Amino acid sequence: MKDGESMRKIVLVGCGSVGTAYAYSLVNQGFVTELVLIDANKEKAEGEAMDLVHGMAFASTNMRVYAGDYSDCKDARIVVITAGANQKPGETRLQLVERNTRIMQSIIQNIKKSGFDGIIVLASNPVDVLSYVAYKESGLPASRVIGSGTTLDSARFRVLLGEYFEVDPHNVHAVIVGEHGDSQLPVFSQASVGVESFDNLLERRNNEKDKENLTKIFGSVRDAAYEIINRKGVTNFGIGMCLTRITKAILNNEHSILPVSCLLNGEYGQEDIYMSVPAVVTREGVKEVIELKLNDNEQELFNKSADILREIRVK
Ligand code: 6V0
Repeated sequence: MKDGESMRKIVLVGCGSVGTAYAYSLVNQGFVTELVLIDANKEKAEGEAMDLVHGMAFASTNMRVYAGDYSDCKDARIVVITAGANQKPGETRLQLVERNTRIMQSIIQNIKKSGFDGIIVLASNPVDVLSYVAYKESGLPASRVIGSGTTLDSARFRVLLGEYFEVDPHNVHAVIVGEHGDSQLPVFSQASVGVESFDNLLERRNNEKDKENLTKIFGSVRDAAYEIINRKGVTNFGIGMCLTRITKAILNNEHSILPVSCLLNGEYGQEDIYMSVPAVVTREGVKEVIELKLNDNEQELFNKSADILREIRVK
């Protein structure tokens, strides 16, 4: 892997609601030295870059932001892809698959032509399917093609659980796994608040409403995108911050455990499929897939989620 300035260079492909939320979050967190914006609409990329640059007087560190083209990927550490057609009201993520597969294939070809040798992070939906497309098309090791997956769903889950138990969401350790979509599932069997397991916590609270309320909380997480899209037309800030989190884990070689979409090779009983599970994220990408001990019901739901993802792959 490269050293020096290029270690902090990011190329963003797709400057719509999600891409610009990510770019804005990067500018405000100040751990990147160079951000290149690419969009099919070049003028939009230029306008977004100009707008962001004007805020640099107030940013914590100086950073180059400019509109570029695919040749800029050559020495980038990470290319983040948020390009694609957006989910329409009532449309499932999976219905977007056909359109976005073609878009992803052409983007990856352009990135490849630049000689890029870094890590690809993508959020375009359906993210698990498109991560697999990007992996196949790029020829990169699977460890270097990462989908944002259920990072967003797990963040929503932790925040809502934190509100429910009245604790800081940073102290809630709980993940959503499987598809970033309708067949996702919560892993209650392995969740904890602080160092206390959920089972212990629920026993101690002895509140007969807890079980029902936790089921409702998961429902709100699973349906959050629909609820937000019905109100504001898109979801962008949450996912922008998730992408920033993943970027930071890579650039800072954090070895952080994040629920990202990655290739399963026998883990969780699944082969040759991208799904979200907790993974250790380092400067090399996904260093290790963490195989949680799911209970029988969770494993069954995980298998169903895998079946759904396999069905919608574009052949
Ligand atoms: P948007 O606001 O329509 O922006 C998409 C951008 O992509 C536009 O600026 C387009 O011009 C650009 N674009 C389209 N085709 C290409 C191409 N071939 N090359 C370069 N640029 C291109 O959409 P939005 O930003 O809201 O969403 C982008 C993607 O993120 C969609 O697929 C969403 O479904 C997905 N999301 C994923 C989330 C997640 O958690 N993984 C969350 C929210 C949205």
